[in-house]
Amino acid sequence: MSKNRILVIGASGQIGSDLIPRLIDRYGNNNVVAGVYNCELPDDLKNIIPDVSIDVTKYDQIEKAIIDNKIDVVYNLASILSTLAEKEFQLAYEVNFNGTLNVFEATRNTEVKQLIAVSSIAAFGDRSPKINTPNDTIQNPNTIYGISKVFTELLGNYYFEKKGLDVRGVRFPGIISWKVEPTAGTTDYAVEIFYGAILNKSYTCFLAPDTRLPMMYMPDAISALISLSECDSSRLKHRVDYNVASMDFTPAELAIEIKRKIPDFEMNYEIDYSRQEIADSWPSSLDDSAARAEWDWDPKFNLSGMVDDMFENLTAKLIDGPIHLP
Ligand code: AKB
Repeated sequence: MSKNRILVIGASGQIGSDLIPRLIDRYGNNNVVAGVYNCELPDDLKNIIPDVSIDVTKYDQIEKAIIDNKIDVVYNLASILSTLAEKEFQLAYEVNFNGTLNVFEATRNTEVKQLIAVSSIAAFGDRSPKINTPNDTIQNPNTIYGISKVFTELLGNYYFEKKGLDVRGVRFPGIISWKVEPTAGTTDYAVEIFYGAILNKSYTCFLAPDTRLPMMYMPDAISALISLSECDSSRLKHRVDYNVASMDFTPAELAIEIKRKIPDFEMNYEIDYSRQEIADSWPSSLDDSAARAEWDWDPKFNLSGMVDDMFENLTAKLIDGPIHLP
């Protein structure tokens, strides 16, 4: 894969901001292009890789970026997350459905060899088994975000089988990271809590203390995308619908871990019932045996390892500055 030219759509978001440096490390800065929407690349990347403005709701912009930059592999990370999608239905429809379809069509109509699309635990619903949710099981999401993720998964199968496009992707749990904060997701508390702990020694959580959700630390999330992208296609029996797990915890359990670092940390709860309802419809834990068997998925971070690393990096970013990006 090393000679491939890669376009990351949604490059300045939470996942894109961590994915781009890892792609540069692996494939070289001449082979990575950032697709950004209404924002600039961070300073550390500005003069290193080219950026193109891409609004996924505009087919022509995607196709032009692919052709102009001779792209072979596209990562599509553009998405309106669960909480905002419930409030901004039309926007979510435009980005998550029409935008996704535009990316599939633009990759199929050009010379792109591979499309990495991203799904989520939101693709499951309250009739899916909640504990150790299997890879292949009933899916009845009741959020527009979750429905758009099932759409993405099914489109992935369709474009692979009927149109010969090599589409791959994972169902991400809540992703925890320190570089860029997630916006408008239901799992965001697991990132916000670190800002609260470091800056104020307290945090008010919008989910109930016993809400168990699958989570993952960003370095593992990036490894998942790259390993799946590089895996020999003949091993894959699924396409965009791989469960990937590494840890699951409740807000109360995370607070205990935070207290290990800041003993006088105070956790309060003010439940946001719309987000609680979304969280309650999602799995508590995932069975990721398909990913382990088919492309050797093997996460490195558990809860305490993640908390240690988050504290080190976020403290450097917020207090000790300046951060050292890879
Ligand atoms: C969200 O909370 O919406 C996302 C997700 C689990 O897909 N983090």
